[in-house]
Amino acid sequence: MPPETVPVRKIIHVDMDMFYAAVEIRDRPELRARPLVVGGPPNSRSVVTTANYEARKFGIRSAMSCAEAKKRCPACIFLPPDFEKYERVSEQIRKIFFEFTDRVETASLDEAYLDVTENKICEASATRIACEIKARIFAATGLTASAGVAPSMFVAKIASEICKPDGLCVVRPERILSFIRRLDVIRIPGIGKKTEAELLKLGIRTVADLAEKPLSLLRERFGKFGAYLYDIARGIEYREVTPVWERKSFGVEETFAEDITDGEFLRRYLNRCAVRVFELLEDEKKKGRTVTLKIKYFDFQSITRRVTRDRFFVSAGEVFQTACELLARTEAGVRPIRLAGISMSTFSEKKAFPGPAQRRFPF
Ligand code: TTP
Ligand code: MG
Repeated sequence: MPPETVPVRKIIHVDMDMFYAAVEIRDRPELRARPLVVGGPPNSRSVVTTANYEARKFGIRSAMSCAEAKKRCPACIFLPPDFEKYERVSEQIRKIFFEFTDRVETASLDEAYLDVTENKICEASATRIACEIKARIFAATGLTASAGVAPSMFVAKIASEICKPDGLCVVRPERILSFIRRLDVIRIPGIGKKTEAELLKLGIRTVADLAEKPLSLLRERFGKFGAYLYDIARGIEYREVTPVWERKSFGVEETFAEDITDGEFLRRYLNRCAVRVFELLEDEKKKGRTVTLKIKYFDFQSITRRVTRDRFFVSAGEVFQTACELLARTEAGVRPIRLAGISMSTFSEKKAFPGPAQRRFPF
């Protein structure tokens, strides 16, 4: 498609501010000015799920051990998480999203992408819709959200992050490149500390640095992910908002009655999951190339390990085998596990990656 005919999408990314902590503070306003962590007690091995901004001033972050958080801020208050309450709020905000469009992709309890290119209120301005969403969320829940408006999902997400809390950041198509250029690469979804360090070795700190590197180098170092980075540095993203009914994955998971360290028990359990997930896929007449193992440790820290193959998984046995290989890359058997599960995704054939000649800048 010639660039001028590629439709420019209007994407909104909404993310609640310090979600779990904000819900707790709403219900106990006397805690508002105090540094606060939602997580287990500091003398346990549990981790911080989130911290309010007061606590963040002390360098306390999600996934840090509560013991470390206590060390950094002895006056910090620790509250246990109340997941049912957060789920209720999450449902309230989801309902609001659907007042505007059915093209809603939920990314987590407190975060969603909306494609409002066409919308139920026939409003041409995505910015006005984002304002209205924030206002309705506040009216319904008493909580603030931040929103990013952009023509692509990754830019909308970055935009919502940088204007927190209670912010609204709009990136127009013609501003995308100047907006992303100055960002550190760690801002790009999919880049974690490890990739950041790898990129730094190549002299890449910002997106502008990334944009200077040839596709061949990035592909050689990072494979398919390198090609993604090459595109992202040019403001190009192929991802589209995918509503839940176009399911991207099928999975089964279970919280155990008690935390598990027995490896043999886990393998037998994963075997049952593999059989079940394979059945689910067969029912939908789908075939998957990705197997994801999800583990939640006793302290609620969740991790995933995944593998994507070039060809489809053709039996539950293959899925099980892969899940066991992934299990070996976790702390199973050492750290007690409260939940485990398997999901399958990537239902398309492997595509030959389009070369630069076929890619086009979409704006
Ligand atoms: P986030 O949206 O990443 O964080 P947040 O809403 O607390 O803060 P921010 O204002 O920066 O968006 O995550 C949403 C909720 O998910 C968070 O409140 C708690 C939970 N969570 C965890 O349980 N563990 C984690 O490691 C993270 C990052 C979040
Ligand atoms: Mg949030």
